[in-house]
Amino acid sequence: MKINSATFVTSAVELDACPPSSQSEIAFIGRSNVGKSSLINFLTGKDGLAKTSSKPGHTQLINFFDIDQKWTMVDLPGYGYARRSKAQRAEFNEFVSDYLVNRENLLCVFVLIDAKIPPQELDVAFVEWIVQNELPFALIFTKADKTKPQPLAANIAAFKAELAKRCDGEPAVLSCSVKDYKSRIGVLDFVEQTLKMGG
Ligand SMILES: Nc1nc2c(ncn2[C@@H]2O[C@H](COP(=O)(O)OP(=O)(O)OP(=O)(O)O)[C@@H](O)[C@H]2O)c(=O)[nH]1
Ligand SMILES: [Mg+2]
Repeated sequence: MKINSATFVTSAVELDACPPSSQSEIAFIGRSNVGKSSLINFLTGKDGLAKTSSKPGHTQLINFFDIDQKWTMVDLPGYGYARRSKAQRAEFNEFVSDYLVNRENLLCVFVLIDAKIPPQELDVAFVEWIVQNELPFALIFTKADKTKPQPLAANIAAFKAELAKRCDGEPAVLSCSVKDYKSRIGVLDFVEQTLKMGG
């Protein structure tokens, strides 16, 4: 699949403020700093479309990007950002879970996971929540350039094993690195199939 145009639509702080849309949406979520905004820029080929930062907690709103006037990418704020206050974290949980559970045109949730670390409780618990809510999702292991194929495969297998202890089903799993141009293809092919099936 080729992306020809990608443009910022709007930001929202809550579900009610999300733009009305008949287009299918694919949302990017994951721990703070895992590379959600970078992946959006990488897939669209537009540096700076989604704001990235080396400091965690950068994306604080739900950001919508129109892709070829056919579908929408949604950049969600990261979870697990320790420096947020308890109240801010509760607010985050409420508005992101409200979006994920109630957004009618949400076609798939990409849950991003850092490829170089073994399974983290926060990520496994989040994916478990996604499964419990019957949301269609795929796991994308990010920053694959920071690890070698063997530990990457081991981390993916360990994550799947941890998840299998808690939920049924085999998740779709992808990996990528913004430093490896070819790794876009796997993700974009998956998007194409997903749009074909559900859009
Ligand atoms: N080496 C490497 N670095 C990456 C990759 N993807 C993202 N990064 C870096 O990771 C940092 C965080 O990236 P972001 O895209 O801002 O992460 P985010 O998940 O949107 O973060 P929040 O908005 O704070 O939740 C930045 O310094 C990126 O340059 C990757 O594939 N490889
Ligand atoms: Mg971000």
